[in-house]
Amino acid sequence: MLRLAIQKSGRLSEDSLKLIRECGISFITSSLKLKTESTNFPLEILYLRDDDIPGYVADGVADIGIVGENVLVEEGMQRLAVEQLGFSKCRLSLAVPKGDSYEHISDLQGKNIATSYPKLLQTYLDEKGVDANIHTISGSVEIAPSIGLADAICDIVSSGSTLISNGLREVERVFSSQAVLIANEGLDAEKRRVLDKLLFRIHAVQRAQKAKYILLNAPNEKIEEISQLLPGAKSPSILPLAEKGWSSLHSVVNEDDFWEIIEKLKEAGAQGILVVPIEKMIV
Ligand code: PRT
Ligand code: ZN
Repeated sequence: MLRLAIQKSGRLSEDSLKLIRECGISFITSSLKLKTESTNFPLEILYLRDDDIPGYVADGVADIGIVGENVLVEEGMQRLAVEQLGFSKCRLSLAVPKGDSYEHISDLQGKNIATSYPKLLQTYLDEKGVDANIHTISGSVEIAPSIGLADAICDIVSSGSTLISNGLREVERVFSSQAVLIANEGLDAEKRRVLDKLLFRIHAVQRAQKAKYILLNAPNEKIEEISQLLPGAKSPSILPLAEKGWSSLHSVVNEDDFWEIIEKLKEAGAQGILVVPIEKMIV
């Protein structure tokens, strides 16, 4: 039985649970529960505050966990990282009041900066050779300049709307973050085996998220040209259509290349193009 720690309630919770479910792991959730056991996989889920997750995993109270890289690195626990998970993407940024003149990081020399991430900020300032006073506060960092507590802030940004609504301007990106899977360093062979099984499923889910299944019809004389445009897992599957001289081509395309490929396919004579999501992808 592997013990997984995830955030009880917050920005990581929903996507963490979604990933586990997409791996075909069933469990019953209740907002009152502190832990649940899967009904079809040797996994127990512990619900914790995100800040506690690296420590619990390092101590072996939990075997693995899902946490933001910002928290993991701030707590000095990068060594536990196993795999980036691609969700809860955000950045830790420096911001100053909108009206302040700011041109270069050296403008923060000797200034007061409020943050909940003193270590990440200190590392960044050291790299840049800037000496500033860091004020560690645990919440509502964005209001610090307006109440006279600081000249600048260093906080998590995702859409940027919190900064704008507090009259602040993002000036430097200190750290880029996303959710990461972490694991205790001393897992026994049995737990390691379950983790490998889980990772196999996570990879299948992640691969599928980036890929689309594409089906299209093409005149036979265009098959070669169109096949060149479809990278696919290997090469496209080609099936004859009832209509003479036409075939159906099936393949897999990457989401990032998707629109460009579609346009080229149409230009090459493809018709009836269907693009459908893929649930799992094993290679
Ligand atoms: O209660 P618990 O301690 O478990 O949760 P928490 O309140 O400490 O964390 P939570 O749920 O806010 O965030 C968990 C993790 O989500 C963070 O550690 C980040 O890795 C990630 N994440 C992604 C974010 C954001 N996006 C985010 N936007 N964490 C915080 N924010 C906050 C930010 O602090 C600021 O107040 O959202 C505001 C900015 O958002 P925008 O969209 O206005 O820019
Ligand atoms: Zn927290």
